[in-house]
Amino acid sequence: MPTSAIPTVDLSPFFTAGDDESCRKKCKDLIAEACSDYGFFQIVNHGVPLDLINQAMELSKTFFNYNDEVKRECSSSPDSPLPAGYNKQPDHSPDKNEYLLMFPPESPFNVLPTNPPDFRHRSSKELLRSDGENTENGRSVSPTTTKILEEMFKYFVTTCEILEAIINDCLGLPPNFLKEYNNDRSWDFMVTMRYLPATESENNGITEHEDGNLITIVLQEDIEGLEVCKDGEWIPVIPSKGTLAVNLSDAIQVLSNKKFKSATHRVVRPKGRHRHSYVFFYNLQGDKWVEPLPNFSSAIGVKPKYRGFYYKDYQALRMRNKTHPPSTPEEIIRIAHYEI
Ligand SMILES: O=C(O)CCC(=O)C(=O)O
Ligand SMILES: [Fe+2]
Repeated sequence: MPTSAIPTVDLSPFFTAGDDESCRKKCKDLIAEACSDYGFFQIVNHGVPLDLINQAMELSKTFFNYNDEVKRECSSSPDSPLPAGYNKQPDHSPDKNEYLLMFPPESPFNVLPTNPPDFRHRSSKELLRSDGENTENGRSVSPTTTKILEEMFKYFVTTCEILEAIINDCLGLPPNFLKEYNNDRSWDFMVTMRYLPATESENNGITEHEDGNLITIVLQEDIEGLEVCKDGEWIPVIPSKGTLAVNLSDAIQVLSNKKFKSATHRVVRPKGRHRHSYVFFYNLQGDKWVEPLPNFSSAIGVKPKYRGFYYKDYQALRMRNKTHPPSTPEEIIRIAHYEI
């Protein structure tokens, strides 16, 4: 079994009450090192139930196997801030994938699939949170597609809140600083993706990039493909059951004045089969001002490495990369655009 150089961190000490401070400290040290070396790590015992993960992956496979007509039934409304629902990369795009995007469960922009209406996983026993909603008149019912996606979303938010608190401590910021700064959860979004199999001549699933948000969680199917760049070398993030990959994104790199890295990553498509993933973007609200915090610049006599910007302006530039792709990769707007 191949192993990845990317560290894996057990988050269980953050879920157990009690005096586990030394275990928590060990985790934080590992995460701090991974964040400055790679901007990337993997997590186990992260709170997202394995049964739900299996359900969600099975659901993604079932959904993407429908024909285009069925998938396009959940297409976005034009006023949506991002194309919610089902979308496919245009044929001329170098990225060869299709995806289903959702905002928080209560968002009016969501267009979630109604197919399959009842979802039954082959090995399903007891599903989802035991909140009683899975029974009707004492009879157990299959969870709906919507319910599975919404549950995944909620669990991802909780895991990101924990990661945010850990990263806050790793950076030595005042308690709850990031939580208070990033206090609007309405801009988070989740995509489930399907990559087409590689062809003889071409295997790009997603071109190398950094994410713009704060923290991203990736649930990979049991199929390799995700890679992180470190010192010019591409390192595979080997999938393993129940493990989630975490990458830090541009907003953290700017706030920390490059103490923590926004990981450059890509997806290489495997031959002979589709690859599925879930990607959760823990995001900032557009009006947030993003600039190196004094803790990493003025207060310690270090020059800021970036000029400040409104997050929505950066998002608009990144969106333009997609709607009006520049002719050369060098012209793609990345966070370096704000570098001083
Ligand atoms: O599908 C994956 O494994 C990662 C996708 C990704 O990097 C992204 O959507 O930003
Ligand atoms: Fe990404």
